[in-house]
Amino acid sequence: MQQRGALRFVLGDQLSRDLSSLGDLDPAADVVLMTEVMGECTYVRHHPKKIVFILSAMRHFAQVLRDKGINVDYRTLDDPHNTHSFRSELVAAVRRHAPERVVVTEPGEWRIWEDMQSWETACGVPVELRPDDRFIASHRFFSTWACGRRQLRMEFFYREMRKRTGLLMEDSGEPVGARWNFDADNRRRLPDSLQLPPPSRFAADVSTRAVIDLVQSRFTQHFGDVEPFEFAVSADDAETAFSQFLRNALPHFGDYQDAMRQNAPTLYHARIGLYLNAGLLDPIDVCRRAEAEFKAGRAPLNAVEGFIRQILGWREYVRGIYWLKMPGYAATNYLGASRPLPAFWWTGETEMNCLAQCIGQTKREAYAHHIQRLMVTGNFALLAGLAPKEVCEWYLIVYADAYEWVELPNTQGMALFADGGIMASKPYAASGKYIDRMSDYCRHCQYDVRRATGPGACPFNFLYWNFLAENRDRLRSNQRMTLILKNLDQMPAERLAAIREQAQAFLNGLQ
Ligand code: DLZ
Ligand code: SF4
Repeated sequence: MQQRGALRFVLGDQLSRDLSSLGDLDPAADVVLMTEVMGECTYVRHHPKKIVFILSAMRHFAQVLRDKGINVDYRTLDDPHNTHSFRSELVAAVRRHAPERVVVTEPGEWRIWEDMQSWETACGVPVELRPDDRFIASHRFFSTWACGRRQLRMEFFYREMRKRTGLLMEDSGEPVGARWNFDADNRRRLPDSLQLPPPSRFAADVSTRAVIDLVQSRFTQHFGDVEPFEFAVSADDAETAFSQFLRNALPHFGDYQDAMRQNAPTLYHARIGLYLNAGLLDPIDVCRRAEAEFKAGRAPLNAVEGFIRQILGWREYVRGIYWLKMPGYAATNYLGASRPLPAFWWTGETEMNCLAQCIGQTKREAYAHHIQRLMVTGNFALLAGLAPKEVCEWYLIVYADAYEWVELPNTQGMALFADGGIMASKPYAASGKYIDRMSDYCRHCQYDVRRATGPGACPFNFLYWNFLAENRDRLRSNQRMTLILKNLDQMPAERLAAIREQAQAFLNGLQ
């Protein structure tokens, strides 16, 4: 009698050939289960482009496995027998295949991890949960690093990761270039004359077209445009996108990492977050290959260090914070913010040009780069006191790369300061001046970025001062706020009163 094998359950963001749950796969006895489930597409109303990306990438990955002779049990969204939840699909598959055990790699999100705790009882066979070793730092590495520290700053974690991996390190143990961080060299304003490299684009194949049609017919109420759909959906195409970035954009990535330009969504960014987070690219591999560009003299240090910091530093750090602090982290609201999300966050229809540009681009592309997210939408949400829960859900919905492990710390911690300073040393609050320095948005805006009160004053300006005044007592003990609060204290009382009155009227008018 044939020996019963393992059922290996692969989730939609686990599309890596060397996934831990596939490690010891026996093609003669094992079955891989993959399933498109309505519950995952609708527990928040994901951007349709994001749904197309994930479902199409799942279908392509299933085909890669089949081509290797692996038996894949794949359930599509429109299969009439689909029960539309991970657990019930797994239970049904266990009945079909009668495996001796189930093997799964730990999920990226807390809600799925919690659900997994009941899978063994539900299916009646052992369920083996394996670590997700696609991340460079294990849970244990992060919690050991975090243990006993008063502050969990990314910069110090990043240095440990540099030492551990040897990336951009001299044999002496010193960082290459004698500095750990070239952040200060990442903030140049983009000259108008600079020709930007074209973003990588991939034509939809027959399989992706079928998913586009499916998504178009099923998710009509979700925010965002399905077409044009130009993301890579296979590891090979994601690799092409990354190679193009290395060649065309990395050399300038460092200088213009924080710049924004109207109608230029990608600039010199790689836009590989969605590929990394779904498993189509490997984080340590992309870091090593960026380092190789520096070593070969094809890209400068500030670019390569800036890129590696995002992947080896930020990405690993936010994942560490998420698993260290969940589930309580999702409910933090240090500043007591409670204003509902204004309707224009779902349309982009606002006279504030920076927001109109960033939200409009998000609607079209399911993408915005980190400064658009942090310093335009995130900054506005912070200054206007928008409720963290609603803001977090928005970010999780609208970006093709967003899963809760990466979205939540970036939003709660970095953008909204809702965690009270676990991640950021101070709120990332900025007036219109910052946006004007880093973009061309203000030039095309009907508000005047130089004004903080009166007709035509830029809302980011009066909201900024209003935010500081409102949170003065909470922020006073923070040493990094001392200088900023001193400026506030020195403002003439009538001017501050006028600013606050205008801010209040503006906020009351938000709906
Ligand atoms: C995000 C997502 C969506 C939209 N759809 C599916 C799906 O149909 N099937 C699937 O296996 N995974 C999907 N995902 C990704 C999961 O939500 C993801 O695995 C969890 O969020 C854990 O990170
Ligand atoms: Fe945004 Fe103010 Fe600049 Fe307009 S003037 S684009 S609202 S920062």
